[in-house]
Amino acid sequence: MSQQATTQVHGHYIGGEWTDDSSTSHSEEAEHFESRNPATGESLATFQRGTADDVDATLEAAEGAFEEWRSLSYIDRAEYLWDIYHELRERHDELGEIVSKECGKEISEGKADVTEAWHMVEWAAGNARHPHGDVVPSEVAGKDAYMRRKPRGVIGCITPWNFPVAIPFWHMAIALVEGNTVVWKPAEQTPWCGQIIAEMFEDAGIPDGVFNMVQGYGDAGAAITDDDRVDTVLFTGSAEVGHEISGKVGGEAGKLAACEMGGKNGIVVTEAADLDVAVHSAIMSSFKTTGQRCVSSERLIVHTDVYDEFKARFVDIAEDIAVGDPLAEDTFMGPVIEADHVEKIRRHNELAVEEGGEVLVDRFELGEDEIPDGHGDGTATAGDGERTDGFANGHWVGPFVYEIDYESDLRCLNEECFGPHVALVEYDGDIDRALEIHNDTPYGLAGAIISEDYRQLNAFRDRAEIGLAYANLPCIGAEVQLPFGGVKKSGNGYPSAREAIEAVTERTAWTINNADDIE
Ligand code: TXE
Repeated sequence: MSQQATTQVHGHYIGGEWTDDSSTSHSEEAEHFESRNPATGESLATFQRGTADDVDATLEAAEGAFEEWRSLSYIDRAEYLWDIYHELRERHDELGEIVSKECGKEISEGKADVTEAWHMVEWAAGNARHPHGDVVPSEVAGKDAYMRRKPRGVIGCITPWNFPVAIPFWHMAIALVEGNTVVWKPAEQTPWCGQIIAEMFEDAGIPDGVFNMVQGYGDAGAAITDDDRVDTVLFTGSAEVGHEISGKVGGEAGKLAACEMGGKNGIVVTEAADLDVAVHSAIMSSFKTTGQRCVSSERLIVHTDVYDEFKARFVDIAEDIAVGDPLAEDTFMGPVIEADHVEKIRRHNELAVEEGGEVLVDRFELGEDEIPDGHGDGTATAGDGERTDGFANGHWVGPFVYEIDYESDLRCLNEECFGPHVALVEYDGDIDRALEIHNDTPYGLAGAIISEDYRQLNAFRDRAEIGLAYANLPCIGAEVQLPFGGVKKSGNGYPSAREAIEAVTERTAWTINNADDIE
């Protein structure tokens, strides 16, 4: 599929074939849905909406392909991924633009999504040449004992819209290299990225049925996760759906789920902080991707000694952040993903005020002159030239910053907004007090500490109840060779990279007698 929007209806990729409306797995009344550019509301492409029949066909294909795929060597399996790795690199800028168009990220972040995908593919394919399993000393002379890994079978991958290229590869690359077959459902907001990834697998010549993609909504996702033919579910998305999946899958013998959900992430700025680092970290983490990262921070927990200066500097920058055309180089924040999401953010902003929050920056409703001008083709930026209808249907919101006195049960400090919405919370006391506030949420994905005092850093590393902890950095990034996942309500298991090997493989304890006698 090219960069241009088309009128063709795009299908699912099942058993090495693309479906169309006349395919046997599809009823005559096949439903369609559109991918829309969140900056303009324009339709980018039309897709078939997956049904239970489509999912059934993908699972049959994936099951059928498993034995042959698992019998290849690791290195042969990895060869298909190396082809995809090269394609991701060659088409980096083009794909980055598509990511920006389909999910509204500003262009450098759109490209970074593709970069992260190739990093993950590189890691997984490279892993094929690394040792697998362990040689273990035996209690008995003459016996050799090993732990060997083998693939689990069919892996169901369910992914969100906010990293529409990187996250699918978090899940799928290692699952495939380890010898599993895959059934993948991209997010309904980003089917175009899904289509392109499926085309890459087709171009790489991966054997039919090894990789399958079904487009559609949560009902198609549920049809995958609920089916007995799926051995492991890898999921990234909302806490609500992730907990539903782990509850269902966890109750079934022999089936596994590894789910990464959102967070109510915090940054602790202590009295020993370098405030340049603190302000930079907080701005990047609160507003990049328009606050729609699972690691975005929505709570800034700042020591009273530096509170006033931090607040003044943070608010100053938040007031000026450029919201605009995601394809324009000087944009800091693009639109949010969809109209419902604008309303969700509005409710969170209102809740903060109802609960006693003092508003410091309210750019939720952007002024006329702040909404971008242009035709959605990346040639115009906010406030540049005469306003046209190009971006009038985009889902625009600006930063919302408030300060609030900490109380344990405030909903605004506990519920994830997933937008450019952030609370400043002042604390007085030592690192124990900062950690008490930091840890007081049901979530536990990511957080950061800004401090020049190594004892405070160590305390945060050891006692912050999170899976991803950053020190003197924006709470924002991910490195593919590190585990990515959370604790508490933010996750169960790791659906990415090295730790995902646990979810996509079985262990066999293999003991061989090399002695003449059996003891
Ligand atoms: O997530 P969903 P949505 C959070 C964030 C956001 C909220 C909703 O707070 O506002 O989730 O986002 C599929 N069985 N995050 O609606 O619904 C769905 O089709 C199986 C945090 O996008 O969880 C999509 O492919 N699958 C997060 C995927 O699950 C189901 C990133 C995610 O959709 C399903 C995104 C079901 N019952 C949102 N229902 C992060 N961790 O970064 C839906 N799906």
